[in-house]
Amino acid sequence: MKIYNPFKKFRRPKVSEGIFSGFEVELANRNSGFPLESLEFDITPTGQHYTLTHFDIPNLKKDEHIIYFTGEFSNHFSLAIEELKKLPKETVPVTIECAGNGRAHFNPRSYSMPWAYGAVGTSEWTGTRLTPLLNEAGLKSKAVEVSFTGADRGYDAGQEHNFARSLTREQISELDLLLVYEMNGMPLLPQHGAPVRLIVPGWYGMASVKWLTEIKALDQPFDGYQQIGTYRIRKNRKEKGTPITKMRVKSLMKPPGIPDWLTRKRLVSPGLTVLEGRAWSGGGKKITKVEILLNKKWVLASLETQSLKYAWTKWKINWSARPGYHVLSCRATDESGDIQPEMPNFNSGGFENNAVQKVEVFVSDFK
Ligand SMILES: Nc1nc2c(c(=O)[nH]1)N[C@H]1C(S)=C(S)[C@@H](COP(=O)(O)O)O[C@H]1N2
Ligand SMILES: [Mo]
Repeated sequence: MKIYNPFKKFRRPKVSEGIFSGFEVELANRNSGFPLESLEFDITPTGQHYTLTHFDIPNLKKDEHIIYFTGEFSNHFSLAIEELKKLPKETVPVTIECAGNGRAHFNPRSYSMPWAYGAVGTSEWTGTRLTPLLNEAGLKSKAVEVSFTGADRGYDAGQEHNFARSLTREQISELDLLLVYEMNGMPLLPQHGAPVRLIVPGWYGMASVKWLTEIKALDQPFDGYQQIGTYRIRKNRKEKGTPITKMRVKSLMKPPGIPDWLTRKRLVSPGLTVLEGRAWSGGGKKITKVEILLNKKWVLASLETQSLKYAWTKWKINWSARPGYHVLSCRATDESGDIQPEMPNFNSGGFENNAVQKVEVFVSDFK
């Protein structure tokens, strides 16, 4: 039978400028960001966590779901959710950011989900470590990578595939990988990967495969679309580019005062205002410094929470707000000395934008 592929010739426009297309707006309705005011919480309230789903949310039954270990393992085996839950349990707070967060602030922008700032959040993920399971399955010496496949299937760039990603043996030995079935003490919600997902702490979100069905050991590097066709830093689409892995150092401010409905610009009363927010980095690197741009000078904020390996840090500063118009920014530095840039570095996929946030504030008396 000849297979008909209606999307074979579908390609995104190279880049876009100006007004957002209907397709981008519809993607933004399906994949919501978190409300910046919830930066007040160490743990993002579950219903406010951002979501990014490429295809459709699969409706998987917890009691019937099985994860298969296949490919270049000495032992092929499978695990039901109830069996997974009997394994040693760990709860880890992890900040996850979508690699496309900030895409809408590139100019020209890449034609995809138009994130501004909201594609990041922190949850307490509960599950079991992956490494003991890989050891039990026994990676053969010829296995070079392990792939992780989700139940969701669709098309991108004319290619039909399940959402799937891989990690090399070396990455697996360095990362604190978790198979999780709970988020903030509750069973995973369907949109966050129920009944079980991978969590790759310290990396951008694409690696944390949701609706996990198969873990396969491979004797060749994985060539799935989500691994080699996208999630790469390229100046233009012809370049092979380099794969996206660890999150870049970044910070966000909880916008002070009250907003204007349409523009989200702020109104703040004159006088003492507490500015606060969160800062994080990838690869387990801790935040060492957060500075706030006040009256054109970078001023040191205080770090309010213990710096955790994989979860964001709270920062705070007092601002004596003088009447007028202000653009507030914050910038974080991590323990390797990496610091946020003022402007993003263009790349064709609109990834890894860690340029400083800009919060427009009018200071004036109001009731
Ligand atoms: N199976 C599957 N896993 C996936 C995705 C997906 O579309 N399908 N999206 C990835 C991306 S790009 C991100 S940023 C995170 C988002 O996780 P969340 O929706 O729970 O916030 O999931 C990742 N895992
Ligand atoms: Mo993402």
